[in-house]
Amino acid sequence: MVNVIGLGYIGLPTALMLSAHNVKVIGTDRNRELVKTLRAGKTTFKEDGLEELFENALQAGITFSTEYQTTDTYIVSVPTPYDKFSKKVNAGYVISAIKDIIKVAPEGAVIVIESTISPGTIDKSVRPLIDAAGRKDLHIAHAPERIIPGNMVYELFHNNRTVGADKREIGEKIKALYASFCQGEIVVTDIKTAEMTKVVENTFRAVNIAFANELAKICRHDNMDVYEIIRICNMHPRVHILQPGPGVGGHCISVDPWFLVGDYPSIAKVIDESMKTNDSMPDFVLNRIYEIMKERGLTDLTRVGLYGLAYKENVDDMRESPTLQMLESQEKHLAAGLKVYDPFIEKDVVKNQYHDLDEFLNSVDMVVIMVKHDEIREKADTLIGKIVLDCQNVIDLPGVFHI
Ligand code: SAJ
Repeated sequence: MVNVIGLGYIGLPTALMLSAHNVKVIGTDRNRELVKTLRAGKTTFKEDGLEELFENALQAGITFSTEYQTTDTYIVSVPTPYDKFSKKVNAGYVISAIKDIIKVAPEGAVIVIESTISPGTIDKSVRPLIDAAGRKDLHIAHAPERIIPGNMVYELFHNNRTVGADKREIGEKIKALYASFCQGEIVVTDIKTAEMTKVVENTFRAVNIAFANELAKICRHDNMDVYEIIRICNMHPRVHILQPGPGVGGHCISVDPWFLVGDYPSIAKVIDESMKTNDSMPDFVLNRIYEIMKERGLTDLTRVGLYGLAYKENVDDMRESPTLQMLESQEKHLAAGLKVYDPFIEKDVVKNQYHDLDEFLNSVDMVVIMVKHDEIREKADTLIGKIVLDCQNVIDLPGVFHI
């Protein structure tokens, strides 16, 4: 039986997937409300195919609890934020999960950590706990998740995976567990390599997005069309530039690369600058809004609306969202008043938030496309007559402004 610890964006789909593939699973989370919701048969976030997977898992007998279970395998998928000041990983939730597992784990159990951690975290923070408890019989493995919000269920099935373990046979055992549902290749390696690969994958993407964002700033400076330039460059067989945007959100690409900056501050220079470039984008867009307002004779910021609160298209996840970053910055500059709308965010989370597209559009003269949800791509015509700042290059209307 597998006890999945932490039933958030990664833990829940992983638990459901294992259960739907005939692995006996108990999902544990210390959040009572969350467990109550899951026990009532309701999912806690939206993802393509998640509801159906939940149905299958329920039929296969998955159960949810706030208690840690006594079993032979644990999968830990709790959050690993970073300390904003030191930039180092905050492994507090992982450490507390390991402490609780140690109390109930039988001899020889395997603890698999899926949470993203910086290279060396298991050696520095996890192993000492196990040793201090006199539990050298317990095995540790690291199987970092790789699924992308918006396409999680598909990617759980198809992505290649990495499993790091001290002993080959433990690595193979965990590989077999994931192979119950995963059709991708599963590589077995050592723990530190597995830790590093995960952080490096997200850092690769962060640095490449930063390059696109820097190009956007250069092009804005001299009034060049960054999208046309990227399109032409990408016709070269060895050039694959990503797209600039209003910032980088999510709990991965905007966070993990900082672990390397925090641990190797005098070496990780390109990464440090890239992260700063990405973090500067919401302010860059805010300045662009002011610039366009001036150009078009608009003086009232309350007549400007931000389309999108989620951190990217077609998800309801707002973690580190560029729109939230921008609203924070705008409040700092005492310029509050921007209106906001996102079809995926049903709750009221910010001031001046709308829940109906027409009402939102009727209340503004200028719309800033922060997120390229399908809704606005399909309803681009509703923007006719508005001043539009399209930060995602998806609105094909005359006179649209870009970053
Ligand atoms: N973004 C751009 N320009 C681009 C691509 C993305 O500005 O060309 C922005 C997005 O709008 C978003 C942010 O970057 O704000 C991140 O979005 P994303 O779709 O690139 O990635 P995430 O954060 O949703 O998921 C990433 C994935 N990692 C990689 O692609 C290397 C996913 O596979 C990981 O599982 C996930 O991080 C994670 O949990 O680590």
